[in-house]
Amino acid sequence: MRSNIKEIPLVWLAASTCTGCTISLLNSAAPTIKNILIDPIVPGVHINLRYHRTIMGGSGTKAVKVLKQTSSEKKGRFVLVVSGAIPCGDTATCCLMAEDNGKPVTAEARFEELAQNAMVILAMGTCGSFGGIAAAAPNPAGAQPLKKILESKGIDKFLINIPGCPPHPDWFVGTLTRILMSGLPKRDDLDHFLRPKAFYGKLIHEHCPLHACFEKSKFAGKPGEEGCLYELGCKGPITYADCPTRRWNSGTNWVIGAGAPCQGCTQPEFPDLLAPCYEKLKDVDLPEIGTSKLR
Ligand code: FSX
Repeated sequence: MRSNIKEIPLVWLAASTCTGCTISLLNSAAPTIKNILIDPIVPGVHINLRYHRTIMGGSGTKAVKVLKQTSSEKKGRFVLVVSGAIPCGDTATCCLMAEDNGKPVTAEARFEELAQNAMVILAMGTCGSFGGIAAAAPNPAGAQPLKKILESKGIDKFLINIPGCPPHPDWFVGTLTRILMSGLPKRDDLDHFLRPKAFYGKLIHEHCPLHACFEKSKFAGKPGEEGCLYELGCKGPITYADCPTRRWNSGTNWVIGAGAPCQGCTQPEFPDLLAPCYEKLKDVDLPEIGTSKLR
């Protein structure tokens, strides 16, 4: 790395996760994942990805050594990303993250060790942010979101939630570049659920192309029929994300554009309180649409 380029170390822990969050990031279009890993993604700043079990070339004790070195030698200067919720307490051994001196280390212990030393923590995905699918009822692994674990252990660290199951790659890259360019966000840049307002500031419903159908009470009665998908279980009226304007797969399309109802995957209520997928929301008071009655 050229000496005039500043390097920001980043470690990524994957706990109870389907790895969808990582796959989504690998699909980043601009910058591409190659740009993110190799180039300065903002002028003069390069991300030094030191640990990510799916992407890194290293493995075994050498990889864990780098992880631990990052925590001790880069204290207060590295970004910690966690995808997935974390099994805690009696069930913590459901999710192990390598060994220290021949002894298995739980994801809970590894997270605690790294969280204390990190500059900032990014919860990538709804599982890490709110529990999500990993903590869905009956949650046999006792999985918990990062915020709850930090609070229970008394760790006061700047946490940013980037929910979505999976999150759009831009939501992660945009949040990270914002930190690299101008430091940690102000508290007011995040909403009540610690989501960056830049990406989660508006309801899906507000920019939905089927909004006019909703206003005219023109509802589709079955998939493929013309009309708003509200009766078919669309969670857009209570879901905050910019999917309608950003769209997915390099701006190609998005869920409602493909004729399917939004499942509310960026919300803390997902999935338990928003299921079943294709049933109309029960708790939304239509005249007050825009406020989640489930909170
Ligand atoms: Fe959860 Fe992410 Fe959904 Fe999967 O890391 S937010 S199940 S897309 O992979 O954790």
